[in-house]
Amino acid sequence: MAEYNPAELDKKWQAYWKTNHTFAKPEVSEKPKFYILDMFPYPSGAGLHVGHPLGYIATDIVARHKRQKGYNVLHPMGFDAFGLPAEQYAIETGQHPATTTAQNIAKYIGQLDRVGLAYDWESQVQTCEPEYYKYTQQIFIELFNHYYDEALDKALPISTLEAHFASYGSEGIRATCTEAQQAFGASDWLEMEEQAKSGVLLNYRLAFLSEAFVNWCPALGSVLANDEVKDGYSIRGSHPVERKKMRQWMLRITAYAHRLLTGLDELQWPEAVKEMQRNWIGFSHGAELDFIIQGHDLAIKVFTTRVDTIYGVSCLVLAPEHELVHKLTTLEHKAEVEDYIAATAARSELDRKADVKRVSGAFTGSYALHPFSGDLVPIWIADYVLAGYGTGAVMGVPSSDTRDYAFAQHFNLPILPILEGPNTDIAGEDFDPKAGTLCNSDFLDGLDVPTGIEKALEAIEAKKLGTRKVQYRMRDAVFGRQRYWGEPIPIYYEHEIPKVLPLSELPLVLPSIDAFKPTETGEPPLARAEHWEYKGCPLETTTMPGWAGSSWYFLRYPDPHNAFAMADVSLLEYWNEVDLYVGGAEHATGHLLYSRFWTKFLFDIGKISFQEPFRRMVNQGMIQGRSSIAYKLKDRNTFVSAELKGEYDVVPTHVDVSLVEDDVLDRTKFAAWRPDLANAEFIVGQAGLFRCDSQVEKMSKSLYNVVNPDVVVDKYGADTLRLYEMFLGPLELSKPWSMQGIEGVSKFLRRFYKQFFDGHGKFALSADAPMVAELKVLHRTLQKVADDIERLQFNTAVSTFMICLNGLQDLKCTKRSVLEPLLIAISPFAPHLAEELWSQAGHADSIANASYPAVLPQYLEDDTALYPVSINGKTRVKLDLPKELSIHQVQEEVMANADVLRYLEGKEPKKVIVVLHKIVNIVV
Ligand code: ANZ
Repeated sequence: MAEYNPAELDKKWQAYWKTNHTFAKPEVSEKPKFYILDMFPYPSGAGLHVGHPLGYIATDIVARHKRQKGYNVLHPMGFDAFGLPAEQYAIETGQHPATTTAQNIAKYIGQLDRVGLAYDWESQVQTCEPEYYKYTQQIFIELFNHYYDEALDKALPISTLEAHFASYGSEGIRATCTEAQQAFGASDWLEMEEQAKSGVLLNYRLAFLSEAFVNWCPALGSVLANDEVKDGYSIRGSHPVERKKMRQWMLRITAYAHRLLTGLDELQWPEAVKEMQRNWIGFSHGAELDFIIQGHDLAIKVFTTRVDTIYGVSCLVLAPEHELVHKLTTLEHKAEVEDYIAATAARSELDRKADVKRVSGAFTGSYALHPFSGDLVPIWIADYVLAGYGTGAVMGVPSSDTRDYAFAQHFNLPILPILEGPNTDIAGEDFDPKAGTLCNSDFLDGLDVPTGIEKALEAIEAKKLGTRKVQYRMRDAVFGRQRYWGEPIPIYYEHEIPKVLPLSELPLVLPSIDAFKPTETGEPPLARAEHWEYKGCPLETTTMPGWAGSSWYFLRYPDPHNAFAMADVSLLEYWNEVDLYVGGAEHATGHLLYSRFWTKFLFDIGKISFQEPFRRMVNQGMIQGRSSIAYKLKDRNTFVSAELKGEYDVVPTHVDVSLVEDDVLDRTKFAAWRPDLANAEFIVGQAGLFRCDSQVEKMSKSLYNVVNPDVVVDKYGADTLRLYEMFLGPLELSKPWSMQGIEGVSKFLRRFYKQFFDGHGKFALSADAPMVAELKVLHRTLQKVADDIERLQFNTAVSTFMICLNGLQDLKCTKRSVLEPLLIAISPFAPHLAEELWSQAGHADSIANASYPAVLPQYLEDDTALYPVSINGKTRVKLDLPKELSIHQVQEEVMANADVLRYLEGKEPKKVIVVLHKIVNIVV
């Protein structure tokens, strides 16, 4: 094929790869392994837009390149196939989510294939397949059957705990639990009813049932995870979310808080993502301190990270839900306190945390005794104190804590200064909470903050007023959803006692039901299923959340069809951790945290030998859309051209980007696009054209700015799309999509292709030995491209190819010994073109199996300098001269050069200026 015809090449080589299984999952081998992974997509009905393949193209290039470098490469792809959108669609249309999900997956695979991505679909993973979720359920069972031993810092079988209870009771147990257990002896345990025992054990199991406040979204009919809620609304669909106490399946991720935190240090992840996880885990160490309540035989426990500020305490503030509030509230304040509690119940925890401006609270009428001075401290309630963190009570130090300060100012409570020195004034602009020297603080006077904290901690321990305490802000993870399209939780209830199904009963397959919505009595959809029971006992009706299947999918790819285990041990050992993981940063506190948790758990129970799933991670930037905005007159079906918008009262309206070219709207297409607005009138602007404005924002169907990769592939071919996406800019940066520049990339590939043919369209590589100048161009390119791929700098690799081609064209190089190695280097970027030229060059095997050419260092050294020679300000020739030449020698070379002499036309130069290694100027 002499003409570059991308459409044909795409088809031909995609078919070749498929028939020849070129990219079949590799066997274990002696070669070093490289496991590279993309975050697998949720197959949404909208299909892919040009932003999606960005990361996939990048990893495809790395995978193909690493193969050429001698690695055994695993680069699989699959689908995160359970989830809400398919279910919402099912509710609206009655179609089974399995059907629409399968259709969407087929569409995705078609689109991905058209980009020429080297995936082996035989080894794909779909989380909604029973053969897969069988093991998701099995991991849940393992979690249920384990507890966390804090002394050994690992998960142990729950039977170990039961044996301990039977021999010693609760004495000597250090295990993570929901709430501190009342002490019991061995005989108490042995005499306990099964129901009571189950209750005690649930308190320790890593998968457990618990009454907890959850984010309940009535519109979606489900509980949402914290990272699925923003500012009191669901991220998906923007429905209001409220706090509700519900009995839920939960996972005890908090047991792993410490390991999740320290493990971050060794990971090669973007610092920003690590920092987000650190903040989410929210480690703080401080003290729990008791304040005795005046006139009661009770104490309030507060959690503080600043015991050094103890002499600045002017109030205690309890969360309105704190269990002691009712006992403490005096008759006189009862009505006010109860009103306040009712008012805050409606506010979500997120609102309470976010709203720093609104100060509110109520006085209980009671007082506590200051643990050191014995002074009376008033006890208040306020919703800025959260029930679920620390002890749900704080010691208020208005002079050092901004929230306490706002609270004290609002309610006229004393503000006791306890720090002196610069930046210690809380009302000042430069306030630094940890600045200064302690004062008015008795035995702490004169100390700086860290020393003060240590001294105060020693004092409270010595006086038994409290203990040191480590706190994590992270909460246990809700694991049940009142939805249909998720993994059934393998639990049945025997006399209301939750029990796990035997492994032989797995997978517990999703039942068929008549409608995908809750029952009339508000039970989850699974309650509609007939005989949803095991041995006559009811089965659990909630399903697992969206993040269950994605928490371990990377462990399935090494052995995706194993019917006896999640994967064969030796394959897990060989493929091990993912060496490079690429995906969006939005998963920082969701998927990336949960999968680390499951990996650590599976390590603890001996299923795998590594503790972190993803060694190195890179977040690709988003490709933003460039939306088109037309201006519609308020309440009228009339549009006004953008340059006239200031003269009217207009409403900006998104129009589909495909109707707009160079910001000018095609009004005929518009009428067809929006029949409801077909009769619209247009007030046109200059030159009778109707113009739109443009706006860069998220690429989304609802903003009509989606560009489908198929459209680009149709027009330019897959290789151009691949190269162009990489050329847009550094992988990690977000950038707006634009078609400007795609022509340039397309032309480059055309020129590249042509370089292999002679003037008569005949494939023609010369067998001549290469010149040094040609080898220099080649080896510098080989070196730079390999480096760039290693550093994931694909945009500069693409420009290196462009520079290289220019260089070779200047040298009129058509030599096999130069062009073939170059073809290998470019093949990960433009695989269809490369395969074609490779086969025309006479190779029977795929270029994907070629080895990356060795870079010869002697051609990398720059021992010559390229001098542009200008005559009267005009560059006439370029001379490559040895670097060691002196100014004088350079001048001699230049003046002896035939081309230069020709331009001089026999005239004697007035001046010759040589800038060493840079330029020569001749003035005549
Ligand atoms: C006195 C104090 C003085 C505090 C001071 C801070 C500064 P982190 O670092 O996030 O762990 N606190 C404790 N429990 C709380 C709750 N349930 N709701 C809201 N606030 C709570 O923060 C710990 C600090 O947050 C604690 O230390 C406590 O205020 C407050 F100059 O105690 B501190």
